[in-house]
Amino acid sequence: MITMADVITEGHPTLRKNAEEVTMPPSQEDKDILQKMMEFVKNSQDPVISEKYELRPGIGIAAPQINISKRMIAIHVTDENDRLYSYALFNPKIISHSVEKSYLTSGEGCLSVNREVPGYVPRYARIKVKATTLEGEEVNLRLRGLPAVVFQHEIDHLNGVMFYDHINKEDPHAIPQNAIAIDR
Ligand code: K2U
Ligand code: NI
Repeated sequence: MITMADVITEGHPTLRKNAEEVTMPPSQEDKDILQKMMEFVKNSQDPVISEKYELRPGIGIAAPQINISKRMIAIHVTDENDRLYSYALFNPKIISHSVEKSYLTSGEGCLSVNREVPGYVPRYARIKVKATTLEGEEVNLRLRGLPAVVFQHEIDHLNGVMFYDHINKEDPHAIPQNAIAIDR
């Protein structure tokens, strides 16, 4: 199983690389990796398992964070209506997005960043994502709210982008123009 020992932290060059597309259909090795990533995210939300293995709670992870520079993400998060978004995806791509922005009023964190980085992270409020699931089927997702934030955070990791790259350097808590505040 994946533990925090497998998660690389800022400064590691892999976090700044553009991850490679995964060849379709996915190999058994790639399917195993993606399946373990989803298992990690679920484990990190389980009070007993996360305590036993000292896992930081997470709602998503991207393959580069375990030093695998491939376009794979796993997300397990519920939105404000308690709808579960649980997706293990190959080659996710944002195919369209709103002009309107959103941001978490709590700011963001990252499993690969062992420090607080205060400030608002402007994200697109609504996105459409195309990807291939673990089972090999193509999905088109329309996302908003916290799920949209998580997907953007994880897809950023595939492009070598860290959440704090988006924070306003002059005024980290400047309210992003034309943006919806998301309390989580
Ligand atoms: O990619 C990662 O490092 C996983 C992040 C994803 C994330 C952070 C902030 C905002 C959206 C997504 C971890 O899940 S950080 C821990 C966390 C847990 C619950 C809610 C928000 C962040
Ligand atoms: Ni992160």
